[in-house]
Amino acid sequence: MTTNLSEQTATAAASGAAATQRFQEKKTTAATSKERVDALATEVIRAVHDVIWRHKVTYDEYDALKAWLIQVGQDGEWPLFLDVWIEHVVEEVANEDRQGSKGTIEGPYYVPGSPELPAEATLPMRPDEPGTPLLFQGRVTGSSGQALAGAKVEMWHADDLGYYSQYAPGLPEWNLRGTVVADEQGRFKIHTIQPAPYQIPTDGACGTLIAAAGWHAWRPAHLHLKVSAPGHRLITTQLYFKGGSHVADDIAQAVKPELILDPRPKPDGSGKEVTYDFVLDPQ
Ligand code: MBD
Ligand code: FE
Repeated sequence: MTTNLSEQTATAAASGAAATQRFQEKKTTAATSKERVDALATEVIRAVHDVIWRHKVTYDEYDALKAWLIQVGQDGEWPLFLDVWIEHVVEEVANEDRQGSKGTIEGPYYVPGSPELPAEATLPMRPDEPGTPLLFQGRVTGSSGQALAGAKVEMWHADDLGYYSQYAPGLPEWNLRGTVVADEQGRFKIHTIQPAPYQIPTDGACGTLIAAAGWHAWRPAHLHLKVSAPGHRLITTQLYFKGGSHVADDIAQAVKPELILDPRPKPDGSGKEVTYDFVLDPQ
């Protein structure tokens, strides 16, 4: 029997370190005034004080919290923690006024600069990539229905075991990651495989919290996308699969009804296909 290297050796510390390093490569500055920092930090700290009073938090619990926060950093799991439990609200606020396609969270496993591919393309994958073949096709338009020729459809997703390339060992660098350039009519056809549901690492600090609280660690199977075109607002989103596990109880609370696909068997019997169109807001 063949064994899968990534399944055997993926650890919270390794994927956490990779996600932390990747995040630190991104330039992060916010034009936040002193007054606003004061207001935000004061309110967050007060909210914590309020929880301590309402629940009569003990010194043992305070020390357990301190130890856990230190562990989150040591495991490199701040990107994971924040993207699983906080990002969805930031996304809802950021996209509150968007008229076109729905967005959702980016998560910790995006890598910029994936290989550019023509309008009909197969995502980079291993010759024996396990999983049900999936044809994901559609069109990118602006809000009045005009084709956005040359729109970029960046897709990244986990493999059939729930692992992301560059965050688990043993996978080719760009496995299941690509940037598809839409044709003159804004159309794209992406051949890939259906990803598996994703369990966040359970052997790190986030897993400790999940076990201590009696939660589960699952996200439904999902495709990640960034869709962009000049003069239009880039959208970061995810698409899910109707009837799949954890669509109704995503740990990251990032599912929206508009983001659920219902792929049908391909007429030629080779896997499934689904059509999904993107509408980008003007900038
Ligand atoms: C993921 O694959 C993901 O998309 C999010 C948001 C958090 C953890 C893992
Ligand atoms: Fe993901």
